[in-house]
Amino acid sequence: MHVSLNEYLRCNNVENELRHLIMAIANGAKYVHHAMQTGDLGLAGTSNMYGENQLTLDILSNDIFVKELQESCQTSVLASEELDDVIKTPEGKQGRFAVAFDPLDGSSLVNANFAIGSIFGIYEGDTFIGRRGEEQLAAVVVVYGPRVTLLYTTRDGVHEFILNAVSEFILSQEDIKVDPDTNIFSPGNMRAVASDEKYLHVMEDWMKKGYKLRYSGGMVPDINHIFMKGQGIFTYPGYQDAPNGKLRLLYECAPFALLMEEAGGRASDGQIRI
Ligand code: AHM
Ligand code: MG
Repeated sequence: MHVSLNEYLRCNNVENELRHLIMAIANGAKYVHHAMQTGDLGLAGTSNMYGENQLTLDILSNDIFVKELQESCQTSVLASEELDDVIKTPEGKQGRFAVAFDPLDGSSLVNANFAIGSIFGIYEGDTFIGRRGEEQLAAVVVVYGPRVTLLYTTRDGVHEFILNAVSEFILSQEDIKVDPDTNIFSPGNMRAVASDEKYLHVMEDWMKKGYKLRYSGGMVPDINHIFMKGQGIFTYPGYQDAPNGKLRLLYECAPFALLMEEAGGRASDGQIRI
């Protein structure tokens, strides 16, 4: 039986405004996927506020999602990893939701033909200041791999959809769960072991226990692997050059934390719940 994303959202009583917003993200993802298959993979010659070189594709993906989100008429304000400041939705197109997103996470892997993704955290209201991850109403992640898949939660479980041959997202798994017991690890920022003895000891411990390594260098496919296999642990600690690590709370960690908790897993910054 084919159940489309739109139908699934409607049948599961996701309110219309949130449904329109999630459908706008799904639509944008199709354009982004097309752009990465056919477009320019080179550097744009600009950098984002974190000092990272931007690809033409980073900027294009950002522009695609900004346009799709604004045209959905469901957003009040947008924050993107690729933009220096938030952007207010123009008069006449405004809606209820503040959306924070990383339009193309892991884009440096695209020329190696590795999987990459897009990440969205959705809040009620018109500001991100002082907000907590647990206030998110919903989170959406798109994975561009051999297949294009979309994971979402509206705080009612985690569900996966696959883009089919006629460009529809079709339900593939509902109510995905992860088991806290795992023997798979995905160790980000391994270079931290040089200055962080605790990380070194954790890595040694998992290797000695015979844990299986699954690491691609893209947070989206690496964490998606945990949802698909029903187990796993992804880590990305800070180190000397970047004491707070690299992954951003608003654009990357908070949306994944909501999805992970909804699947029965945990997300921690090492001290507290993300
Ligand atoms: P990006 O948002 O600039 O793409 O950076 C985030 C990505 C994550 O997907 C991944 O976990 C991490 O960067 C890997 O970084 P590094 O290769 O520097 O360890
Ligand atoms: Mg990112």
